[in-house]
Amino acid sequence: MIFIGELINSSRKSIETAIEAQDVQAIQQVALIQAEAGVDYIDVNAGTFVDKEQEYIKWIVQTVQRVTDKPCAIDSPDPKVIETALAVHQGTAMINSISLEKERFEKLLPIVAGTDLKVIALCMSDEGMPETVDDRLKIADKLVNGLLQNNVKVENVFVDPLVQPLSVNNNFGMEFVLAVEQIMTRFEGIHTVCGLSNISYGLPARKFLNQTFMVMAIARGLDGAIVNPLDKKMMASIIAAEALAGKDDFCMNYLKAYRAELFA
Ligand code: THG
Repeated sequence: MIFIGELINSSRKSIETAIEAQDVQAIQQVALIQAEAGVDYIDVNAGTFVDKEQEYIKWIVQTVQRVTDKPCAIDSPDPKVIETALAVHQGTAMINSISLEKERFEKLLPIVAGTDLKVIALCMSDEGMPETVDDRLKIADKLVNGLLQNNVKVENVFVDPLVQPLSVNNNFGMEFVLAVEQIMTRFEGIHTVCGLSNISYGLPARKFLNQTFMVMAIARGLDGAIVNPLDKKMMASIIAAEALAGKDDFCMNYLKAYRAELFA
């Protein structure tokens, strides 16, 4: 599993406060605990600051990279914000995300073309949000082919089929996980990734739904996750599901997690 730590996001009150106060230590602490929890990427998102998103994302990237060599996943719908962050980022960043929305696609494609940047391809277009497996596959095909034709390696592409709330339509869980399966089959070597919180929007016991949904997606081939790496139950579910999905040779990660008392 490729883990992307979600905690540096200005939609979280403590992070919003830390960013506004330019509190270096507070941001670095959240970066470090996620790095120590074993994430592969640290998501950075200052999306709640409309006018200052560019200035703040640059400061966050620099602040995070002073304490860890984990790369950032630069999380913004605005190509200018992504460009600003990439200009200061050391090493190979992840772009979160490109989509089929015209402006976003046209501005970000030349930025990733021919590079070794990792890129999340979010299944969204100017026609709005996909609902069915087929909607997702149509967008994924165009996005992935566009990236491959511009010399982005398939293994650097992470398709996010877009999680939609189960409370809105009772098929949205399966439409997502079946899209994961199709995408992983169609493009050999590609990755899939998702955030989880949307699935449980509007329902109680959200953490329980999020965990169960993650397990179902892993069973269909999901190999990337934007998660809270400090959430022990979520991490335990992921590690158990990956072992059960045949992704953990000799159950080494499972046994290691057991010894570290993740299942206690
Ligand atoms: N896909 C992609 N990028 C994304 C998302 C996605 N980026 C943003 C979001 N969705 C994923 N990131 C977050 C960050 C914080 C929270 C949810 C999703 C959040 N956390 C709660 C909190 O801190 O209060 C709960 C954390 C917990 O205890 O688990 O709100 O879908 N490509």
